Amino acid sequence: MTKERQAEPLATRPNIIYIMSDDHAIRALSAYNSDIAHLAPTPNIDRIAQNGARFDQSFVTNSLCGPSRAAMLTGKFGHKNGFNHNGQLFDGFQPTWPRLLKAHGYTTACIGKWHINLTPDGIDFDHWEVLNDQGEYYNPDFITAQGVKREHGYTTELITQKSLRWLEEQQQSDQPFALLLHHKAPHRNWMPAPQHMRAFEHTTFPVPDNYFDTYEGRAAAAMQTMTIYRDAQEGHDLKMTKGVGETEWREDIWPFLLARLTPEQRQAWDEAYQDRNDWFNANEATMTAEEIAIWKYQRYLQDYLATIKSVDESVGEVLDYLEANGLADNTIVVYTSDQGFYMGEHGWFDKRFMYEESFRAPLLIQYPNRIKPGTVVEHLVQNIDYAPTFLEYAGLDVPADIQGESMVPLLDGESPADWRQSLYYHFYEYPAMHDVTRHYGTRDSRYKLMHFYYDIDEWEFYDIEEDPTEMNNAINDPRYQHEIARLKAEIGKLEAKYDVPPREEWVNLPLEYEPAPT
Ligand code: SGN
Ligand code: CA
Repeated sequence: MTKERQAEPLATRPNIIYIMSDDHAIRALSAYNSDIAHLAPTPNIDRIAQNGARFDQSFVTNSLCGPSRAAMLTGKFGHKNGFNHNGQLFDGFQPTWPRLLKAHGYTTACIGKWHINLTPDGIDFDHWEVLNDQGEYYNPDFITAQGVKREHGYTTELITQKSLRWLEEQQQSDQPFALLLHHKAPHRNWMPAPQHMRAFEHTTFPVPDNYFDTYEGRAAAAMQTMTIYRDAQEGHDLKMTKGVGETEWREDIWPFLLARLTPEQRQAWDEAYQDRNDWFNANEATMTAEEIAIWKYQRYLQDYLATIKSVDESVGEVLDYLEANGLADNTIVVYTSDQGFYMGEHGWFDKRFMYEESFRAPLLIQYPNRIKPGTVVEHLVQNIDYAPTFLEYAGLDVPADIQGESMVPLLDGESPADWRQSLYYHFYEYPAMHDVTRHYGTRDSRYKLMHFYYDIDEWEFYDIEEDPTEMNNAINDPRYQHEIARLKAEIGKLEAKYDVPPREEWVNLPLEYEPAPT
């Protein structure tokens, strides 16, 4: 790390606002110009890409909430930071980038979803108000230094208000600050704010070509239980009611969520869905299975994208605040998600798989003092790279055991010759909800090789350029045997580079907790 920057006075060090939503797919962020960008734009989040950089090849290490957060905080893979699946307890003795910043003069805060089962304790953060576990969309409980308190309102908006209030307090101080602003949205079960419940009620979204995928040649894909038209709960997920004129959800596996709404909120909710649900209930008997499956896809996207409208407004409010208070130029603002998500591709919701939609995550970064507006980065980056990037920008040394690479040269528009050419991925949470079996693999700029293990033993190989939706497992295709052998060797190199424990140590390892019933 550069010595001059370490000597920089505190007051000139950049502030950092790290905004992370939960399960925001690239397809649902208009800066990435997807097929639905014009139907459900995110103009405020897009401002970050316009003001700074958009990463087009940004990936996670393990497409699940807790593991992503642990990788982001530590700059290390799960096998090093000890957090491989939701339900584990994050080891709070290890350093995190907020802790290092706090120890070097930054004021730090975390507001919103936390989900690593360790209550913040003042070592990493000066201030925290975090959701309990997954959190709720309405009237959520926040864990604070003073205990747990339930608040009235819509969670995305409450998180935004708390963040703006905390930013306002920082105006009194000349210390730089780092704020981790973590939204619950657009996580399942996709409950929109009152003003957005009907936002997309008349919008018909394009249905992915592989919505009715039959998973030939992909045994693990065939085993999953995250198919919209088969596994999404008709009540809890799709808000479908019992009959014409009724308001009671069909299945409500987690009734405590709806029960949190006040009578006023509940009335607004029922009114917003009544016409659409009545129409469906009146017509269901004459609809084909395929028509019902497509109706469910539309309902899912309408709600998912409606929750993102509130996230987009939140980002707009934060950016407006920075601009209005002269803070924009020297503040790094990041927008990302803990992983990608399926929006009907392969028929799915949820994430977990190393296929593109959940492996890739959005990543936008602005820092007007340093990053050129409209920068597009094509290099392969991963969420372990965030910690070293923030440490370098803050003028601190990057601890030698951090496994990620600082993205600062990429953000400066450079193309380092020794930048990584391949990524390592490992998903461990199985047996568990959604039945995505354990797998690991590698991806380079064009090819992907995965090995699904535990109770199956299946390899998959994709040429992402030729087969971007990963429908043809080319593992036995003679044309690719050379690439497959090369990528198998690459996995070995990555295991050595990242010090992955020997296979015997993890291959049959039981999860240390009982997965919640689906
Ligand atoms: C909840 C969801 C699951 C989801 C996990 C993990 N069910 O259990 O669908 O896969 O979280 O998500 S829910 O109906 O209770 O929302 S993660 O983002 O936290 O990893
Ligand atoms: Ca998530």
